[in-house]
Order: sequence, then structure tokens, then C-alpha cells
Amino acid sequence: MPAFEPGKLRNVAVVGHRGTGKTSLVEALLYQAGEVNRLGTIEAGSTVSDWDDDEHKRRMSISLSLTHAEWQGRKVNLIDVPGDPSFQGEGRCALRVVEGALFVLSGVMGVEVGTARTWKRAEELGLPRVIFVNMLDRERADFFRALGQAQEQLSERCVAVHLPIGAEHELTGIVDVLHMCAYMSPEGAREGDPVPIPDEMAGLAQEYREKLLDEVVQTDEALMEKYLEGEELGFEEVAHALKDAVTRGVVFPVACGVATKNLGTHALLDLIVEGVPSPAKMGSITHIDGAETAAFVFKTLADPFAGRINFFRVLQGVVRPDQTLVDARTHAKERMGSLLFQQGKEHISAQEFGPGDIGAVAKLKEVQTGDLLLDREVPADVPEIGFPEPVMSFAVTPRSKGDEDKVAAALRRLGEEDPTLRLQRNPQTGEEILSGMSQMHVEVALERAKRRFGVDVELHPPRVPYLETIRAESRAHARYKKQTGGRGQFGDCTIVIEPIEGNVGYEFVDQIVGGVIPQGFRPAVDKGVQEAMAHGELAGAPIQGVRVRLVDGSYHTVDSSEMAFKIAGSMAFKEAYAKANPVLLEPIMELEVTVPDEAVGAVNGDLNSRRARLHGMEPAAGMTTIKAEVPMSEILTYAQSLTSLTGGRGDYSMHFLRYEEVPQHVAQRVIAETQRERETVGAH
Ligand SMILES: Nc1nc2c(ncn2[C@@H]2O[C@H](COP(=O)(O)OP(=O)(O)O)[C@@H](O)[C@H]2O)c(=O)[nH]1
Ligand SMILES: [Mg+2]
Repeated sequence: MPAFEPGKLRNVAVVGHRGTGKTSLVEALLYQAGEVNRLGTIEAGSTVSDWDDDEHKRRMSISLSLTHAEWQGRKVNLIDVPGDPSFQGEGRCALRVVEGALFVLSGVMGVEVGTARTWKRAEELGLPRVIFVNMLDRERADFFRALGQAQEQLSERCVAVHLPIGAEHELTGIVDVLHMCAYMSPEGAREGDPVPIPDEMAGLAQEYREKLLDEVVQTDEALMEKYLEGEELGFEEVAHALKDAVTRGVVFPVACGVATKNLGTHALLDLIVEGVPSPAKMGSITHIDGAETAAFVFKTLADPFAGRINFFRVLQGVVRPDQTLVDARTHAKERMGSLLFQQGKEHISAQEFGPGDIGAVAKLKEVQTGDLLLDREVPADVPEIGFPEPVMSFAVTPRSKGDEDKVAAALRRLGEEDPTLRLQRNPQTGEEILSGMSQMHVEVALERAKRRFGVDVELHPPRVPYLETIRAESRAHARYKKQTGGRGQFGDCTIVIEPIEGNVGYEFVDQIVGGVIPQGFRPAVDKGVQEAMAHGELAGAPIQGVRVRLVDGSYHTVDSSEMAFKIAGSMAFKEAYAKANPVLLEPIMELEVTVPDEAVGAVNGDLNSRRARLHGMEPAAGMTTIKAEVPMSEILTYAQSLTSLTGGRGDYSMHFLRYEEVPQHVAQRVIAETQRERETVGAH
């Protein structure tokens, strides 16, 4: 298949809260377009886009999935995005490479936390948006209620383009008020050609056609004039104005149907083709100076059949299999060997991908999520995916000793596929820390590591990276002297230590006068001090925020050595430290929690018991965002508590803010615990 022109492409990310039927809808769209011969289901694990073992087991999407369908001579690239916040990094990748976001809402639940979160992101990116109210066959589903919520909570410019005929189990079809026609449900078979609107729907259809026109003409002056003069508006010109308005993000069409019965997909495909802009219309083909071809890798994944696969979007030019592209990050040249059309896990080889298209390539060596590939190395901005910061951390240790390197390599590999998964060694505590978006996120990663790389890992709560510092100035003298036969040892120094403003850093000031310690030995004192500072006396934590002045000392012409001065420096520091009013510092995190209004009291109460300082609350559309500062030690296992306090409807994010002194009563406990640990370790 030759490349599609940029005007004939539609790139759409299917997004929304978990469990609203996104994967089922993608399945139905592929089925309706004739890409697959049967309608797969979540229950049977037979959908195109949830193909991974983990996805079958959990019955939910975990990785984004790339599919495509041809409709009205256009290629529609559909990216199925997981709705669970654990995997929101996938949504960030997908939203970066599309011209449209298709929001799927449950007709029962309406607008949910995940809908609102993703809506905000799409808004930041200036993405055209379309809504599909799904599950209208379920009990208590109500299209008009969901539409009202969308208008109230997402945007007042949400406007219905499709209407349900009947409701719940008596839903029989939908009306398309853009084309003024209907589709009657063939119950699971492919939807056929449009039919006239049933009489009982005529009034409602006319009412909503007018609402749609009111909304659309407002965005187009010429059309507005015609409309006000009472002229009949043609379907073509209305559709044209609608697409303009969608492109500019001033109108959001709302469609509806039932994914699992393939109801509403014919009209939805029409809407995607006619209402969502192509890369050409959106102006999203780039022109990087000096380069002919540019492709952005938005997802790397390890495919069980084809090995490593990279999904890319062609930013400009044409990507062909014989091409060698250079990775702007690594400067490595990569041959684009096997280009693939991806249909979930199935792929067939492709000849080329044109500008604006989305494709896959197998067997690149070092390319990973977020990389830019160019036909020649020229300066170019690499698109930012804008991954969220991981919020949960665990210490990981291999189940069998000696597997440390293998585990680290496997987890690092997974982190290349999904940058919201991060493996870092904490130099302070010596632990390997695996961070992710949630406990489930980390657990899924470990299952994959086990299956794919055969490594077995245990999780523990991480140690809090405490620091120590001083609050007062103090002075100490130390002399290290040994004279037992042969050459002796002699080092002697006096230091003054004092706090540095802000508890950060370390300074060593040489104030020796008259050469009482020879120049050559002074750096050894510095070295000795720094060694002593690596493990403070309170909790064995590194010491920070100290200025050390070397003020006096003496030496011996024969016995003095660097070693002796280093030891003297360490001894002096330890003594001075004990007298300088040492205190413990702990990391403070900035926390943002979004919860349903009715849970605010309970969540705030819980935060107070965690020594949190509340900063503010922002209510919006039934949900409140609480901002607070909380010590890291109090929030290590927050996810479980939040889930139980909010019935699973809460969401949070946090990042490191600064270090602060640990309150006295808490510090005593931490210090006592460290002492106990040291004793047990010592006893072994
Ligand atoms: N009754 C009904 N169930 C649906 C519909 N769409 C999806 N489901 C079911 O809802 C559950 C979640 O669907 P899924 O496609 O995995 O949702 P996703 O998390 O948004 O991808 C599955 O059990 C589906 O079979 C629908 O339109 N009607
Ligand atoms: Mg899904």
C-alpha cells in the first residue's frame, strides 16, 4: 500500500475513564470498517487491542494499542489508550501524536475522574475532541444526562450530533442530526446504509439539529448570515463549518451508541472522517530545517513475536524500509528494515509511511520511547511527551542472591518502554528504588519482568532518605598519634564547624596560618571530615549544610602522613558534630489529591494524621483537589488508604519539595529505630 496523503489521514486517540468501553469501541469500529471479521469481546479476551496476557488476566488495557481502519477512502489510525490512572503515561504518548481525542463516556456514569483528567490534558495540547456516550443499552443509562454533565463539567460547547432511538434494552438505533438520517441496530452485525428518521423521532431530531446549527454557525460569520436570513444550509457546508470549529477546539461533537452491539459505529466513523481534522488541516506536519524526513517514536514495546517494536509518527517526509535514520539522542544510525502496519498484535509489512501517518518498525537496536529520528543530523526540537512523575516507590531486591545485575537490566529495559516506571539507586540508602504510578503499575511491571526476562523480585517499602545537619557552631581538637616501633603516625588539627543557611552543601575553609599544618596535609583533613559526614551519628544519614574551618594544628617531621591527618580530621569532626546540636532532616513532598466532594472531610482528616500541612482546596465539578505538603515517611503507603477513603475514586500525584527538620518526638523514634537496627546488624 503506498503512503496516504496527509489530507486523507485521521489520527485519533481513544481515551477516557477505565471501563467505559474504549477497547470494545475500537473493536466495533474495526469490525464496522471491515478490518476484522468478528466482533471480539473483553470477556473472551478476543479484542484486537487488548492482546497481551496481562490485559487478558486483568481484563483491562495496560499498554496503548495501535490499530487502523479505512473508511470513506481515509486511513483512520486509532490508538486505544488504557483508562486506569496507573497507565496514564500511555495516554500522554498517544495524545502527542494525534489530531483528535475520542472521549468515551459510560452512559450510566457520565463524566468521571479519568474523563476530566484527560480532558484537561487534551485542552493543554489544544487537541480537537469528540465524545462518544457508550453503554446506552445498560440499565439506568441516559444519553441526555451524560450530555448535560459533559456540557457542565467539560465544556458548554459540547453539542449532540447523534441521538439514541429508545433507551436501555430497548435501544434500537441512532439518529444522525448532522446528515438527518438514522441507523437501525442490526444487533451485532455490521450497520447498513442510513434509513429515514423514524416518525416518533422527527421532532427531537429537528430540535437537536437546530441546537447543532446554532452552535456551529456561531463559529462561522458567512454561515451565520445565511442562517439568520433563513436560508437553508446544505449538509456539506455545515459539515465543513463543523470540522473548522472542531479543529479550532470551539465545538465538541457528542455521539452515542453501544460498542458491544456495534451500534452507532457507522455514524461515528463518518464523524471521525468528516469532523476530525487531518494532519494537513491541523497543520501538524513539521518542517525541520535541513531535514527531509523526521519521525517521532512515541512508544517502544517488547512484542512477544516480533521482538522490540517502535511506534512512530512521521513528522515530515516519507519513511521507507531502505532508509537509514539517525537518532537525535544517541546519534546512532538505524536502518528502518521492517516497517509494519499494526493491528493490535497483528502486523503486516508496509512499504512506506507518509507525512502525518503513524506506523511501526521492528528490530531497531537502541531507539526508545521519546526519540526523534532524522534522515540527517540537524538541530531539531524533540517533541516533549510530558510524562507524569511517578508517585509510588518500592525498594526492590532479587529473590535469589546474585541476580542484582539481571534484575536491574530487566527493569531498566521496562523503563525504556514506559518512562513513568523508573529504576534508581538511592545513593543514600543504597537501595534500588522502583517508582511507578501505583502499586498495580509496579506489580504489572514485575510480572512482565518475570515472564520476559526470568527475573524474580521482592518489593519492600523504601527507606526514607533522611539527612542530618547542625544547628549550632562548635569547635574540636583531635590528635591521632601512634608510636609503636618503626615509623609512627601523627596528625593533629583543630576545626570549627558552623551551619550553612538552608541546610545544604558542604564547604571546607583552610584558615591555617604560619604553616602549622603543611599545605600538603590539609586536603587530607578535608577528606577525613567528608568521610565522617557520610554517616551521621543520629540515624546514620549523610550530613549536609556544614561549613568546616580548619583553624589550627601541628605536625611531626617524620611521623606525619596524609593517612594520619585524615583520621585526625574524622575524629575532630565527630567530636564537633556531637556538640553542634545535630538534627534530623526529612524529605517533604508536595501532594495533590483529587477526590469526590463527599470524601473531602475524611481525606483531610487522614492527611492531618499524617502531619500534612494543607494549602488549599479547589472544587470543580463534583471533585475537589486538595493541595498539601506531607513528609515522605508518612505517605509511603498512601495509595491503599486513598482507595478505601474514596471507594477508588481518588487520584493523587506528588513530587519532592525540600528537606525540613523532623519534629522532636518523631526524630526520637527514627533515631531509636536506627539504633535498634544497628544493634541487630552488629549482633550477626
Ligand atoms: N452493556 C455494555 N457493555 C459494554 C459496552 N461497552 C463495553 N462494555 C463492557 O464493559 C467492560 C469494559 O469494557 P472495555 O472495552 O474493556 O473498557 P475500557 O476500559 O474503556 O477499554 C467490558 O466488560 C465490556 O464488555 C456497551 O456498550 N454496553
Ligand atoms: Mg481498554
